[in-house]
Amino acid sequence: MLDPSRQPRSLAGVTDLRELAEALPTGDRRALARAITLVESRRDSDADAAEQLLTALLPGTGNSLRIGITGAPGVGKSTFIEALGLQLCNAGHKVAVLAVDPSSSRTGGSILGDKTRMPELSRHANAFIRPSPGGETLGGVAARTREAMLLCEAAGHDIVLIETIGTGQSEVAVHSMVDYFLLLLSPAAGDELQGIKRGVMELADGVLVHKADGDLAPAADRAAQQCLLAMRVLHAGEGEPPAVLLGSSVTGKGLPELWQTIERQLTARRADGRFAERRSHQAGEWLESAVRERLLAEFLAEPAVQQAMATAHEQVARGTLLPTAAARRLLAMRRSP
Ligand SMILES: Nc1nc2c(ncn2[C@@H]2O[C@H](COP(=O)(O)OP(=O)(O)OP(=O)(O)O)[C@@H](O)[C@H]2O)c(=O)[nH]1
Ligand SMILES: [Mg+2]
Repeated sequence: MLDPSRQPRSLAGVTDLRELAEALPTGDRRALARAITLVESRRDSDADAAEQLLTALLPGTGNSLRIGITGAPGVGKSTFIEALGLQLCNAGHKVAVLAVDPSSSRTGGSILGDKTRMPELSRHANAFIRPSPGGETLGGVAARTREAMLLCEAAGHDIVLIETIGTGQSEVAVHSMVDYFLLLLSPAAGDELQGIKRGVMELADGVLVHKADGDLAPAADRAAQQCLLAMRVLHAGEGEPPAVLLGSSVTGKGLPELWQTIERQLTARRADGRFAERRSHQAGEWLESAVRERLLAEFLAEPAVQQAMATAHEQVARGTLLPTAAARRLLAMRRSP
Protein backbone atom coordinates (compact mmCIF):
# COMPACT_ATOMS: atom_id res chain seq x y z
CA MET A 1 0.00 0.00 0.00
CA LEU A 2 0.96 3.63 0.19
CA ASP A 3 4.13 4.48 1.97
CA PRO A 4 3.84 7.98 3.46
CA SER A 5 7.59 8.15 4.08
CA ARG A 6 8.11 8.28 0.31
CA GLN A 7 6.48 11.61 -0.07
CA PRO A 8 6.90 12.93 -3.60
CA ARG A 9 8.81 16.16 -3.84
CA SER A 10 6.29 18.03 -5.93
CA LEU A 11 3.76 17.60 -3.13
CA ALA A 12 6.17 18.41 -0.34
CA GLY A 13 4.62 20.31 2.51
CA VAL A 14 1.14 20.10 1.10
CA THR A 15 -0.10 16.63 1.64
CA ASP A 16 1.10 13.08 1.52
CA LEU A 17 0.21 10.24 -0.75
CA ARG A 18 -2.20 8.60 1.63
CA GLU A 19 -4.10 11.83 2.19
CA LEU A 20 -4.22 12.35 -1.54
CA ALA A 21 -5.54 8.84 -2.16
CA GLU A 22 -8.24 9.41 0.45
CA ALA A 23 -9.25 12.90 -0.63
CA LEU A 24 -9.40 12.24 -4.37
CA PRO A 25 -12.34 9.80 -4.44
CA THR A 26 -14.43 12.23 -2.36
CA GLY A 27 -14.47 14.55 -5.36
CA ASP A 28 -11.92 16.99 -3.89
CA ARG A 29 -10.90 18.94 -7.01
CA ARG A 30 -7.67 20.19 -5.48
CA ALA A 31 -6.66 16.62 -4.74
CA LEU A 32 -7.46 15.64 -8.34
CA ALA A 33 -5.44 18.55 -9.73
CA ARG A 34 -2.50 17.67 -7.48
CA ALA A 35 -2.66 14.02 -8.41
CA ILE A 36 -2.55 14.92 -12.11
CA THR A 37 0.41 17.20 -11.47
CA LEU A 38 2.13 14.25 -9.84
CA VAL A 39 1.55 11.88 -12.79
CA GLU A 40 2.68 14.60 -15.19
CA SER A 41 5.92 15.13 -13.31
CA ARG A 42 9.02 13.74 -14.95
CA ARG A 43 11.07 13.38 -11.78
CA ASP A 44 12.05 9.79 -11.06
CA SER A 45 10.97 10.10 -7.42
CA ASP A 46 7.55 11.29 -8.51
CA ALA A 47 7.13 8.47 -11.04
CA ASP A 48 7.38 6.02 -8.18
CA ALA A 49 4.81 7.91 -6.11
CA ALA A 50 2.50 8.31 -9.10
CA GLU A 51 2.53 4.59 -9.69
CA GLN A 52 1.71 3.89 -6.06
CA LEU A 53 -1.14 6.38 -6.13
CA LEU A 54 -2.61 5.01 -9.36
CA THR A 55 -2.32 1.46 -8.08
CA ALA A 56 -4.19 2.40 -4.89
CA LEU A 57 -6.91 4.14 -6.90
CA LEU A 58 -7.18 1.53 -9.66
CA PRO A 59 -10.28 -0.23 -8.26
CA GLY A 60 -12.21 3.04 -8.58
CA THR A 61 -11.33 3.56 -12.24
CA GLY A 62 -12.87 2.48 -15.52
CA ASN A 63 -16.41 3.66 -14.76
CA SER A 64 -16.68 6.49 -17.22
CA LEU A 65 -17.62 6.91 -20.82
CA ARG A 66 -14.42 7.99 -22.53
CA ILE A 67 -15.10 10.21 -25.50
CA GLY A 68 -12.41 11.46 -27.88
CA ILE A 69 -13.09 14.60 -29.90
CA THR A 70 -11.02 15.55 -32.91
CA GLY A 71 -11.20 17.93 -35.83
CA ALA A 72 -9.18 20.49 -37.72
CA PRO A 73 -8.05 23.64 -35.91
CA GLY A 74 -10.93 26.10 -35.68
CA VAL A 75 -13.70 23.57 -36.35
CA GLY A 76 -15.06 24.44 -32.91
CA LYS A 77 -13.90 21.60 -30.64
CA SER A 78 -13.51 23.76 -27.55
CA THR A 79 -16.82 25.52 -28.11
CA PHE A 80 -18.47 22.15 -28.68
CA ILE A 81 -16.99 20.72 -25.48
CA GLU A 82 -18.25 23.75 -23.57
CA ALA A 83 -21.77 23.26 -24.98
CA LEU A 84 -21.94 19.46 -24.68
CA GLY A 85 -20.16 19.52 -21.32
CA LEU A 86 -22.70 21.98 -19.89
CA GLN A 87 -25.57 19.90 -21.24
CA LEU A 88 -24.16 16.81 -19.55
CA CYS A 89 -23.27 18.56 -16.28
CA ASN A 90 -26.76 20.06 -16.07
CA ALA A 91 -28.15 16.56 -16.55
CA GLY A 92 -26.23 15.49 -13.43
CA HIS A 93 -23.12 14.01 -15.01
CA LYS A 94 -19.66 14.78 -13.72
CA VAL A 95 -17.58 15.71 -16.74
CA ALA A 96 -13.80 15.85 -17.00
CA VAL A 97 -12.09 17.50 -19.97
CA LEU A 98 -8.55 16.58 -20.95
CA ALA A 99 -6.43 17.35 -23.99
CA VAL A 100 -3.80 15.38 -25.88
CA ASP A 101 -1.50 17.74 -27.70
CA PRO A 102 2.11 18.48 -27.05
CA SER A 103 1.90 22.25 -26.58
CA SER A 104 4.71 22.70 -29.10
CA SER A 105 2.33 21.77 -31.90
CA ARG A 106 -0.11 24.48 -30.89
CA THR A 107 0.07 28.18 -30.99
CA GLY A 108 1.10 29.37 -27.55
CA GLY A 109 -1.30 29.90 -24.70
CA SER A 110 -3.47 26.84 -25.24
CA ILE A 111 -4.06 26.64 -21.50
CA LEU A 112 -5.59 30.07 -21.20
CA GLY A 113 -7.17 29.72 -24.61
CA ASP A 114 -9.09 26.60 -23.74
CA LYS A 115 -10.23 27.83 -20.36
CA THR A 116 -11.51 31.06 -21.79
CA ARG A 117 -13.30 29.17 -24.55
CA MET A 118 -15.01 27.10 -21.90
CA PRO A 119 -15.95 29.93 -19.51
CA GLU A 120 -19.17 28.48 -18.12
CA LEU A 121 -18.05 24.88 -18.05
CA SER A 122 -14.86 25.73 -16.20
CA ARG A 123 -16.99 27.29 -13.43
CA HIS A 124 -19.52 24.46 -13.23
CA ALA A 125 -19.39 22.45 -10.01
CA ASN A 126 -19.63 19.14 -11.92
CA ALA A 127 -16.85 19.91 -14.38
CA PHE A 128 -13.10 19.53 -14.21
CA ILE A 129 -10.95 20.92 -17.02
CA ARG A 130 -7.31 20.06 -17.36
CA PRO A 131 -5.23 21.42 -20.20
CA SER A 132 -2.66 19.35 -22.01
CA PRO A 133 0.68 18.83 -20.28
CA GLY A 134 3.12 21.07 -22.10
CA GLY A 135 6.47 20.71 -23.74
CA GLU A 136 6.65 16.98 -24.30
CA THR A 137 6.63 14.45 -27.07
CA LEU A 138 3.30 13.04 -28.11
CA GLY A 139 4.10 9.64 -26.58
CA GLY A 140 4.67 11.20 -23.17
CA VAL A 141 1.59 13.40 -23.36
CA ALA A 142 -0.59 10.47 -24.39
CA ALA A 143 0.71 8.30 -21.54
CA ARG A 144 0.04 11.05 -19.03
CA THR A 145 -3.41 11.74 -20.43
CA ARG A 146 -4.28 8.07 -19.94
CA GLU A 147 -3.20 8.31 -16.32
CA ALA A 148 -5.02 11.61 -15.82
CA MET A 149 -8.12 9.93 -17.22
CA LEU A 150 -7.90 7.17 -14.60
CA LEU A 151 -7.52 9.79 -11.87
CA CYS A 152 -10.61 11.64 -13.12
CA GLU A 153 -12.55 8.38 -13.01
CA ALA A 154 -11.35 7.66 -9.48
CA ALA A 155 -12.59 11.14 -8.56
CA GLY A 156 -16.07 10.18 -9.73
CA HIS A 157 -16.21 11.70 -13.19
CA ASP A 158 -18.54 9.53 -15.24
CA ILE A 159 -17.77 11.20 -18.56
CA VAL A 160 -14.28 12.07 -19.79
CA LEU A 161 -13.94 14.21 -22.91
CA ILE A 162 -10.53 14.24 -24.56
CA GLU A 163 -9.81 16.91 -27.15
CA THR A 164 -7.13 16.59 -29.78
CA ILE A 165 -6.24 18.52 -32.88
CA GLY A 166 -6.47 16.90 -36.26
CA THR A 167 -2.95 15.66 -36.77
CA GLY A 168 -2.76 11.98 -37.63
CA GLN A 169 -0.55 10.90 -34.78
CA SER A 170 -2.48 12.47 -31.94
CA GLU A 171 -5.70 11.10 -33.38
CA VAL A 172 -4.38 7.56 -33.27
CA ALA A 173 -3.20 8.16 -29.71
CA VAL A 174 -6.62 9.40 -28.57
CA HIS A 175 -8.47 6.70 -30.47
CA SER A 176 -6.44 4.16 -28.51
CA MET A 177 -7.75 5.45 -25.17
CA VAL A 178 -11.44 6.18 -25.73
CA ASP A 179 -14.69 4.26 -26.07
CA TYR A 180 -16.06 6.61 -28.72
CA PHE A 181 -14.11 8.71 -31.17
CA LEU A 182 -16.02 11.69 -32.55
CA LEU A 183 -14.85 13.65 -35.59
CA LEU A 184 -16.01 17.24 -36.01
CA LEU A 185 -16.19 18.51 -39.58
CA SER A 186 -16.73 22.05 -40.76
CA PRO A 187 -19.58 22.91 -43.15
CA ALA A 188 -16.92 23.50 -45.81
CA ALA A 189 -15.93 19.85 -45.52
CA GLY A 190 -18.37 19.01 -48.32
CA ASP A 191 -16.00 20.65 -50.78
CA GLU A 192 -12.94 19.37 -49.00
CA LEU A 193 -13.86 15.82 -48.17
CA GLN A 194 -11.16 14.59 -50.49
CA GLY A 195 -8.63 16.42 -48.39
CA ILE A 196 -9.66 14.86 -45.11
CA LYS A 197 -7.35 12.07 -44.24
CA ARG A 198 -8.93 8.73 -44.92
CA GLY A 199 -7.32 7.37 -41.77
CA VAL A 200 -9.26 9.79 -39.59
CA MET A 201 -12.54 8.92 -41.25
CA GLU A 202 -11.78 5.27 -40.61
CA LEU A 203 -11.07 5.84 -36.93
CA ALA A 204 -14.26 7.83 -36.30
CA ASP A 205 -17.15 6.15 -34.48
CA GLY A 206 -19.30 9.11 -35.38
CA VAL A 207 -19.15 12.43 -37.22
CA LEU A 208 -20.69 15.76 -36.30
CA VAL A 209 -20.88 18.33 -39.06
CA HIS A 210 -20.47 21.37 -36.82
CA LYS A 211 -21.54 25.03 -37.13
CA ALA A 212 -24.80 23.96 -38.80
CA ASP A 213 -26.36 27.34 -38.07
CA GLY A 214 -27.27 30.58 -39.85
CA ASP A 215 -25.70 31.06 -43.26
CA LEU A 216 -23.63 27.93 -42.84
CA ALA A 217 -26.65 25.61 -42.49
CA PRO A 218 -27.09 24.75 -46.21
CA ALA A 219 -23.38 24.00 -46.65
CA ALA A 220 -23.47 21.87 -43.50
CA ASP A 221 -26.38 19.87 -44.93
CA ARG A 222 -24.43 19.17 -48.10
CA ALA A 223 -21.30 18.27 -46.15
CA ALA A 224 -23.27 15.81 -44.03
CA GLN A 225 -24.72 14.11 -47.12
CA GLN A 226 -21.33 13.77 -48.76
CA CYS A 227 -19.78 12.54 -45.55
CA LEU A 228 -22.51 9.93 -45.17
CA LEU A 229 -21.82 8.66 -48.68
CA ALA A 230 -18.09 8.55 -48.00
CA MET A 231 -18.68 6.63 -44.76
CA ARG A 232 -20.86 4.09 -46.55
CA VAL A 233 -18.11 3.43 -49.07
CA LEU A 234 -15.42 3.32 -46.40
CA HIS A 235 -17.34 0.91 -44.18
CA ALA A 236 -19.00 -1.16 -46.91
CA GLY A 237 -19.73 -4.68 -45.73
CA GLU A 238 -19.27 -3.83 -42.04
CA GLY A 239 -22.92 -3.35 -41.09
CA GLU A 240 -24.11 0.03 -39.88
CA PRO A 241 -21.70 2.84 -40.90
CA PRO A 242 -20.77 5.45 -38.27
CA ALA A 243 -23.47 8.03 -37.60
CA VAL A 244 -23.21 11.40 -39.35
CA LEU A 245 -25.13 14.16 -37.58
CA LEU A 246 -25.54 17.92 -37.85
CA GLY A 247 -25.11 20.26 -34.93
CA SER A 248 -24.31 23.72 -33.67
CA SER A 249 -22.70 24.68 -30.41
CA VAL A 250 -23.98 28.24 -30.82
CA THR A 251 -27.67 27.32 -31.06
CA GLY A 252 -27.34 23.98 -29.30
CA LYS A 253 -29.18 22.31 -32.16
CA GLY A 254 -28.36 18.63 -32.62
CA LEU A 255 -26.33 18.18 -29.45
CA PRO A 256 -28.97 16.28 -27.42
CA GLU A 257 -29.53 13.98 -30.41
CA LEU A 258 -25.80 13.47 -30.77
CA TRP A 259 -25.46 12.43 -27.14
CA GLN A 260 -28.41 10.05 -27.47
CA THR A 261 -26.76 8.48 -30.50
CA ILE A 262 -23.47 8.05 -28.66
CA GLU A 263 -25.19 6.53 -25.63
CA ARG A 264 -27.26 4.21 -27.76
CA GLN A 265 -24.24 2.96 -29.62
CA LEU A 266 -22.20 2.44 -26.46
CA THR A 267 -25.09 0.61 -24.78
CA ALA A 268 -25.31 -1.73 -27.77
CA ARG A 269 -21.57 -2.35 -27.63
CA ARG A 270 -21.73 -3.09 -23.93
CA ALA A 271 -24.45 -5.63 -24.58
CA ASP A 272 -22.59 -7.50 -27.31
CA GLY A 273 -19.17 -7.36 -25.66
CA ARG A 274 -17.43 -4.98 -28.06
CA PHE A 275 -17.12 -2.31 -25.37
CA ALA A 276 -15.14 -4.55 -23.00
CA GLU A 277 -13.16 -6.02 -25.88
CA ARG A 278 -12.01 -2.58 -27.03
CA ARG A 279 -10.98 -1.62 -23.49
CA SER A 280 -8.95 -4.83 -23.06
CA HIS A 281 -7.30 -4.30 -26.39
CA GLN A 282 -6.42 -0.72 -25.41
CA ALA A 283 -4.96 -1.87 -22.09
CA GLY A 284 -2.76 -4.30 -24.01
CA GLU A 285 -1.60 -1.55 -26.36
CA TRP A 286 -0.84 0.68 -23.40
CA LEU A 287 1.21 -2.09 -21.80
CA GLU A 288 3.20 -2.59 -24.97
CA SER A 289 3.89 1.08 -25.49
CA ALA A 290 4.92 1.40 -21.82
CA VAL A 291 7.40 -1.45 -22.28
CA ARG A 292 8.75 0.13 -25.46
CA GLU A 293 9.14 3.54 -23.86
CA ARG A 294 10.82 2.19 -20.76
CA LEU A 295 13.20 -0.06 -22.65
CA LEU A 296 14.22 2.79 -24.88
CA ALA A 297 14.64 5.25 -22.03
CA GLU A 298 16.75 2.83 -19.99
CA PHE A 299 18.85 1.88 -22.99
CA LEU A 300 19.50 5.46 -24.03
CA ALA A 301 20.37 6.45 -20.47
CA GLU A 302 23.56 4.31 -20.62
CA PRO A 303 26.60 6.56 -21.16
CA ALA A 304 28.31 3.93 -23.35
CA VAL A 305 25.20 3.72 -25.50
CA GLN A 306 25.03 7.48 -25.82
CA GLN A 307 28.60 7.57 -27.03
CA ALA A 308 28.09 4.75 -29.51
CA MET A 309 24.87 6.39 -30.64
CA ALA A 310 26.69 9.64 -31.41
CA THR A 311 29.27 7.75 -33.46
CA ALA A 312 26.55 5.82 -35.27
CA HIS A 313 24.76 9.07 -36.08
CA GLU A 314 27.90 10.44 -37.72
CA GLN A 315 28.48 7.31 -39.77
CA VAL A 316 24.89 7.07 -40.84
CA ALA A 317 24.86 10.74 -41.81
CA ARG A 318 28.00 10.30 -43.88
CA GLY A 319 26.47 7.30 -45.57
CA THR A 320 29.22 4.92 -44.48
CA LEU A 321 26.94 2.78 -42.37
CA LEU A 322 23.49 1.40 -43.02
CA PRO A 323 21.02 2.62 -40.30
CA THR A 324 19.66 -0.89 -39.75
CA ALA A 325 23.20 -2.26 -39.36
CA ALA A 326 24.00 0.57 -36.93
CA ALA A 327 20.88 -0.24 -34.93
CA ARG A 328 21.85 -3.90 -34.74
CA ARG A 329 25.32 -2.99 -33.45
CA LEU A 330 23.91 -0.59 -30.90
CA LEU A 331 21.39 -3.11 -29.63
CA ALA A 332 24.08 -5.74 -29.31
CA MET A 333 25.53 -3.54 -26.54
CA ARG A 334 22.54 -4.50 -24.42
CA ARG A 335 23.70 -8.06 -24.11
CA SER A 336 27.44 -7.38 -23.74
CA PRO A 337 27.84 -3.98 -22.16
N1 LIG B 1 -21.24 29.52 -36.40
C1 LIG B 1 -20.63 28.79 -35.48
N2 LIG B 1 -19.38 29.11 -35.07
C2 LIG B 1 -18.81 28.36 -34.12
C3 LIG B 1 -19.47 27.23 -33.56
N3 LIG B 1 -18.63 26.66 -32.66
C4 LIG B 1 -17.50 27.40 -32.66
N4 LIG B 1 -17.60 28.42 -33.52
C5 LIG B 1 -16.55 29.43 -33.79
O1 LIG B 1 -15.42 28.80 -34.39
C6 LIG B 1 -14.22 29.40 -33.93
C7 LIG B 1 -13.26 28.34 -33.40
O2 LIG B 1 -13.82 27.73 -32.25
P1 LIG B 1 -12.96 26.85 -31.23
O3 LIG B 1 -13.94 26.22 -30.32
O4 LIG B 1 -11.89 27.66 -30.64
O5 LIG B 1 -12.32 25.79 -32.22
P2 LIG B 1 -11.26 24.63 -31.90
O6 LIG B 1 -11.56 23.53 -32.84
O7 LIG B 1 -11.25 24.30 -30.45
O8 LIG B 1 -9.90 25.33 -32.28
P3 LIG B 1 -8.40 24.87 -31.88
O9 LIG B 1 -8.41 24.51 -30.43
O10 LIG B 1 -7.58 26.06 -32.18
O11 LIG B 1 -8.06 23.70 -32.75
C8 LIG B 1 -14.62 30.42 -32.87
O12 LIG B 1 -14.62 31.69 -33.46
C9 LIG B 1 -16.03 30.01 -32.50
O13 LIG B 1 -16.81 31.10 -32.07
C10 LIG B 1 -20.80 26.92 -34.01
O14 LIG B 1 -21.46 25.97 -33.60
N5 LIG B 1 -21.31 27.75 -34.98
MG1 LIG C 1 -9.68 24.20 -28.99
